[in-house]
Amino acid sequence: MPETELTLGEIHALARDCLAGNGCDAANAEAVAATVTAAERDGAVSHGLFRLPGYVAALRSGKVDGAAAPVVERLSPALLRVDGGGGFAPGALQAGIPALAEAAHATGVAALAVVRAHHFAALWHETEALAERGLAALACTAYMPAVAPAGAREALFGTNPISFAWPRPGDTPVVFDMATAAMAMGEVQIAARDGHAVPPGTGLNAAGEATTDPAAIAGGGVLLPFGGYKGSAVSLMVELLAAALLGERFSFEAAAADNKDGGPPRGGEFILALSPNWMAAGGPESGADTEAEADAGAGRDWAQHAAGLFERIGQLDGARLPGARRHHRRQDAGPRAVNAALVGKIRGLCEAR
Ligand code: NDP
Ligand code: PYC
Repeated sequence: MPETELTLGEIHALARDCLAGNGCDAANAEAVAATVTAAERDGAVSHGLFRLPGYVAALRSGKVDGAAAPVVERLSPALLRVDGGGGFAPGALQAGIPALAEAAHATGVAALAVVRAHHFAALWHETEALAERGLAALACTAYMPAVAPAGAREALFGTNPISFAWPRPGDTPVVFDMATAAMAMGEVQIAARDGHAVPPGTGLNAAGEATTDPAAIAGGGVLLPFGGYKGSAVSLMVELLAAALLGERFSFEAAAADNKDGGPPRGGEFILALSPNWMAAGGPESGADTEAEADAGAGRDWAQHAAGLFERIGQLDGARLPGARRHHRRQDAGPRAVNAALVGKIRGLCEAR
């Protein structure tokens, strides 16, 4: 596939100007462009510029408010809600994550309910932002039906990603971020665009037969959950945490309410932040004063403890830490190769309005 080289600055400007030219105010255009640029920087291309046409479609159809001003509410000392105001999720997350971190540092554990937001990005942005503030974090969101629950041949669950990040003081966090489908739909669509087969077990065609043809999965077929009934159970959990728990929409409800413009539907995101300083060490300042406290974990240097596990994993032939590929890619400040047809399409979307 022909590719065009763009610097990270050019990627950011392309995304920001395209969003601003299609109805985003400066704050929302910056927030989404930062997310898109970080994805390209890290080689997470299915959630970088690839998403721009969908973001623009949602602005043009009026489904998403490009000038949304998210509002953070404190429901209890440890429970926050950010009302995204019908805007894109990055704006809501920019407002909610600092407040969530503050609450988790104060209480040891805190949760954030993101509601009335449209999520079209990778989730490591939010879990890494919390880990960089010294917190362990878990995030998940639902989408629209694309995945058949284990045993079925019909889509009901979204690709329902879940991300977890663990803080490493002075180093990048250890973080995983994965669809609970065998593969994210964005990856399947890119495989179809680029003419690559997907691994067996990824999905079924429209006739309900197993296939490795990504176009057959994305165009009328279904994805399968990762790991059979186990991934299906995790995907069910994501539906419950991101929708029922928050008073937001299940994937099938989001699809029923969506205008099918190709952009992200309205939905919720559940984010949990946990303080190792409180849990392993007994409080932000405390150490272990007695042997019993030490046995219970108080005063333990949690960062050193976890580092020992990461070191053991690194010593195993063939194993690596999740997130390491992206963080390695991040060190390269040079230009990124982007699909040339995509760049042309995005430039057209900037100009066509
Ligand atoms: P991948 O299967 O590519 O990767 C999942 C995770 O596994 C990553 O953290 C990755 O780390 C890690 N990993 C991959 N290979 C290894 C290995 N050999 N050893 C250790 N760890 C490994 O991701 P998906 O295709 O499932 O998802 C892609 C993206 O799609 C995610 O960012 C997700 O948030 C996003 N998404 C968003 C949705 C939304 O509604 N907003 C819906 C669905 C997906 P590394 O990155 O370092 O390779
Ligand atoms: O890749 O499955 C996906 C996806 C859905 C919404 C955003 N990304």
